[in-house]
This record gives sequence, structure tokens and C-alpha cells, in this order.
Amino acid sequence: MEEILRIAIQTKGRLNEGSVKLMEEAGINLVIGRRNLVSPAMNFPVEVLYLRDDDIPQTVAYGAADVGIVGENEVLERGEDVAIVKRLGFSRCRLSLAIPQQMEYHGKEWFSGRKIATSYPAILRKWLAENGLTSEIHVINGSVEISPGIGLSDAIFDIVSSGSTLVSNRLKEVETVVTSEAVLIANHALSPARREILDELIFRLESVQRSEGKKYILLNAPNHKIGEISAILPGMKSPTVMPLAEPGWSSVHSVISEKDFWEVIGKLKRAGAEGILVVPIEKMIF
Ligand code: PRT
Ligand code: ZN
Repeated sequence: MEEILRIAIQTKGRLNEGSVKLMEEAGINLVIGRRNLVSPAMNFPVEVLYLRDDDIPQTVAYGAADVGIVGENEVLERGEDVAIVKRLGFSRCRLSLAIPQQMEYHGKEWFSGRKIATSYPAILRKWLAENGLTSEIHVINGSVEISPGIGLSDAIFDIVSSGSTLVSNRLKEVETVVTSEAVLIANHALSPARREILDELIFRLESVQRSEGKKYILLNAPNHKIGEISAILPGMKSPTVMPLAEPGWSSVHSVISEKDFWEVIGKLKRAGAEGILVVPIEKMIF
């Protein structure tokens, strides 16, 4: 029987869209429409298992799924024995301590003897222990941010992204404990055949990630300017240079980063480049 890699992703919520997009970018076409619990892929030996994010680390640790896409915060909190095989760069956030805005804050001692509401007791307990603090942890699931306002706690320990939830609840972030992003986790005991499918998946994801923020650039230049122009282009290797039909002229191709795009274009124009064409890159395979 052919081996299939089972991937657990979030059914709905903040991680779902990024997870589905990642599968698509890796060329994995899921049979969607109906959100079945398990959905096979049409063209790659994987199947997707839809779960609540809270259940993903354990499902992977126990082997009911081979790999999973979940927030690093959830992996840390659950403490399940799984391997983080790839950081995925989306759903970035941090887990922070926040206190009422009007309170003065001079350091971590503030939390000593205070009551902190959170959905992440394990991570908080560890941080308190590392800092030699004794606080009371009040575990609540959902709407943690309202608890100081209704007198349920003195502070909160929760996920922060833009910070606007804190502001609208008159809270201020005073300590960042961990940062998080979506990660690909795997069971420790994958069969060699499944490990091979996972390696192919990682290879594909890396090809997509590598191309992010990169553009392909083509330009025309007089032959005597090619040395100068090549020095401006920080491509992967030296640029490709091809003769044009017009004598004395060549076409130069390379890859540039979006971030230094305008600076590079300015330099190229000054160096005599003409007919500059910039096109998006979908994937980069090495
Ligand atoms: O139903 P299920 O259990 O699967 O989902 P869930 O409701 O438990 O999780 P979900 O979908 O809300 O979040 C999934 C994961 O997304 C989290 O575990 C994080 O890894 C990541 N993530 C990224 C976030 C945020 N950003 C985020 N901003 N998770 C939650 N928030 C919430 C936060 O709890 C707070 O209420 O958004 C609010 C803060 O946002 P800002 O922008 O106002 O600071
Ligand atoms: Zn959840």
C-alpha cells in the first residue's frame, strides 16, 4: 500500500487560511467544498485532517497525524513531544503580560502576589519560576482581556498582535515572554517512506519561501557597461548575459530583493541600463 502523510491543520480560525495557502503553494490540491474531517489531496500522497488548533500538538505526538501546522505558542503550552521541523512565517504574535494602564510599573516584581488571568498557564508558570516570582494564575479560555476590568484579575497574560485589543481594554503591555509564528511540527517516529514525503513537502515550501520578496529583472545594456551593471546586481550567482540582435548590446537577467529594489533600479539607470523589466517570481529551485 502506498504511504500517505497525514497533515493536521486548523479547521477554522487564524491559522486556517495561511495553512491552506501553504498547501496550495506547495502544489497540493485539496478536495475542498465539504470540510470533511479528513480530506485527501488529489496529486500528492498527503491527506489533511481538520482539527481545533489546541488538539494539533497531541494528535501529532500520538501519531494520529504525522505532521501539523500550529502556532508555536500552542506547541510550547501543550509540552507534547513533537519536533518543530520548519518555521512558517505567518500568524506571528507574542505572548505578553499586560496590566491596567493607570498602574505604575517598575519591573517584574510587580507581579509578585498578584492574580494573572491567562489561557496559557504552562508558559506563564515557567516564566514566573524563572524569575523567582509567586503569583496566582487564573485560567480562563477566551476573553482574557476583560478580566482586569471586571475585577477577576490584576493582570493578564495573553496573545498580542497589533496591541489594539489591549488598548481598547485600557491595558498596557509590560513584558513580552515569548514570540510565536506558525510552525510545521512532526511526529518523532515517522516511517522512512513518510519522512521522504515530508522532505519533499519541506523542499517545496522552501522554494516558495525563498522566492518571497524577490523579483526577476531583465534589462538591456551596452556591452562596455556590463561589468559595472553586474556589480550592482546582487543576484544569486553572476547575472545571465545574452547578446541582443543589435550589435554591441546585451540583455542582462538577474534576481533582486524587493527591499532594495528602487535603490538598485536608480543605480542601473545611471549605469546606462535601458528597457528594464521587472517580473514576479513564483518559486526558486536550487
Ligand atoms: O477554534 P480553535 O481552537 O481552532 O482556534 P482558537 O480560537 O483557539 O485560535 P485562533 O484561530 O484565534 O488563533 C490561532 C493561533 O493564531 C494562535 O494560537 C496564535 O498562534 C495565532 N495568532 C496570531 C493569534 C493572534 N495572532 C491574535 N491576535 N491568536 C489570537 N489572537 C487574539 C488574541 O487572543 C487577542 O484576543 O487577538 C487578540 C489580540 O490581537 P491584537 O491585534 O488586538 O493585539
Ligand atoms: Zn484553540
